[in-house]
Amino acid sequence: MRTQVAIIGGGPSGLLLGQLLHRHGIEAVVLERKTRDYVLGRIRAGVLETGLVRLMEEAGVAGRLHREGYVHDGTQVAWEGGMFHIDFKELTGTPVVVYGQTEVTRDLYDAREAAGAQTIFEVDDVVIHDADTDHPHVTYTRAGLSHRIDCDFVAGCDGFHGVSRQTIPLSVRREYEKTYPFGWLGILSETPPVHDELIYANSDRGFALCSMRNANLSRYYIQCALSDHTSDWTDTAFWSELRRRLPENVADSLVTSPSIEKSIAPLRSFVTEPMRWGRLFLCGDAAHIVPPTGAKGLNTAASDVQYLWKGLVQYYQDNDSEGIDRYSEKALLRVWKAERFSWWFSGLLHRYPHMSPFDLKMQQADIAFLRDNEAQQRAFAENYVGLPY
Ligand code: RFL
Ligand code: PHB
Repeated sequence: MRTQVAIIGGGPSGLLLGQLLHRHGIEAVVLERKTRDYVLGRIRAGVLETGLVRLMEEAGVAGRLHREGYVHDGTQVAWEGGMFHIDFKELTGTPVVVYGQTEVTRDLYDAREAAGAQTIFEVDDVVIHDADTDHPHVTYTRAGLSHRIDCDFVAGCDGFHGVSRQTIPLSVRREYEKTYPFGWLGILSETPPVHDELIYANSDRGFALCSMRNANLSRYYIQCALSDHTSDWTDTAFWSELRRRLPENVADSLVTSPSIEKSIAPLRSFVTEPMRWGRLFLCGDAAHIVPPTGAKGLNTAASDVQYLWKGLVQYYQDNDSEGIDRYSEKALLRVWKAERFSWWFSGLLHRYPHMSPFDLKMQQADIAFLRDNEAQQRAFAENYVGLPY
C-alpha cells in the first residue's frame, strides 16, 4: 500500500492530524494498536483550549462540541477552607470549553469514517523503516499477516508507550523527565457536578479536583499514593476523602453515587528532543507528557498537530519545506512553556512527602500571591486558556 502520510496511533493527535490533512487533500492512513471501542473507553482529558476548538472547527468536526460543550469563563481554587475565583474571560478575553477527550475522539472517528479515510485497527509489531531517508516505509502485522505501507512522511502519534519515539536513535534523542511521588485517583459518577466551574483544591490531606463532563456526569480526582490500587479505594472511601479535602460548604453540597469508572494515573513530566528525525515527526504524548494539573496534555498535542499539519500543507501545496523544517523548534518552544505551567501548578497544589515547614510556607505564599495579585492571576489565566500557537 502507498499513502502520503502514515500516522501511527489513532488517539486524538493522530485522528486530528489525519482529518486536517484529509480536508486539504493530503492522504493519510492511521494505524491503531487497539480497537475503536477500547480507545473510546479511556477516560482522560476534559478541558479544551480555544486553540483546540479552532482546530476542530478547521477539521469540520466541531458541531457537537459547540452544541454540547460547556464554556467555562473561569476556575475556582480552594485553599484553607475558602475558595477564590480566577476569571479567564475578564483577564484574557478567552474561556475554555469542557468537553471530554472521549467525545473529541468519537467525533474524529465518525468524521474519518464518513470521509472514507482508512483507519486500520488492531495492528501489531509496527516498525518504522528508513525514516532518515526520502523513502520511509512502515511495516506491521494484523491477524497474523504482514503488511507494508510506503509513504512520504511518518507521523508518530502513538502516545508515551508507542514505538515512534524509540525509532529515533539514542545518539540523536535527548530525554528530560521528572516523576512525581504521587498519583491521581479519578472517578466518574452519574451525578450533577458540585460546582458550575472546576475546583482545584490544595488541602493538608493533599490535592483534589472537581471536574465534570455534563450536567449529570462528574469527574473527581484526589491525590493518592503511588502504591495505591483502585481496589484499595471503595467508593465510600473515595467520597469521604474527597469531602475532607474540599471547603465545608462545597463538601456539604456534593452529590455522590456509585462510580462508573475508577482509575489511577501516575504523574510525569517528560520531553524528548528533537521532535523530528528525517521524515518522522513526533506529535502529542509520543514526544511529551505533563502532569494533568492544568489540563495541558491534549491541548499541547493539539498545538503540535497545528504546526505539523500547516507544515505538511505548505510542503505539498507550495513545495516549501520551511514549515516542516521548523516543526520541532516551534513545537518545543510551546511544549516547554506548557511543561513549566503544569509543573508549577502541580507544585502549588499537591502535598509532597517530606515537605519541610519552610516548603509548606512557600507553597502557601505562592497560593496567597495568586489569590491577591492580579498580574499573577493574569499569567495563570493566559497559561490555562492556552498560550498562542
Ligand atoms: P494517546 O491518547 O495516548 O493516543 C496514542 C494512540 O496510539 C496507540 N498506539 C499505537 N498504535 C499503533 N502502534 C503502536 N505501536 C502503538 N502504540 C500506541 C494507542 O493505543 C493510542 O490510541 O496520545 P495522543 O493522541 O498524543 O493524545 C494525548 C492525550 O491523550 C493526553 O495528552 C491527555 O489525555 C492528557 N490529559 C489531559 N489533557 C488535557 O489537555 N486536558 C485534560 O483535562 C487532561 N486530563 C489527561 C487528563 C490524562 C490523564 N491520564 C489518564 C494520563 C486526565 C488524565 C487522568
Ligand atoms: C478532567 O476533567 O478530567 C480534568 C480537568 C482538569 C484537569 C485534569 C483533568 O486539570
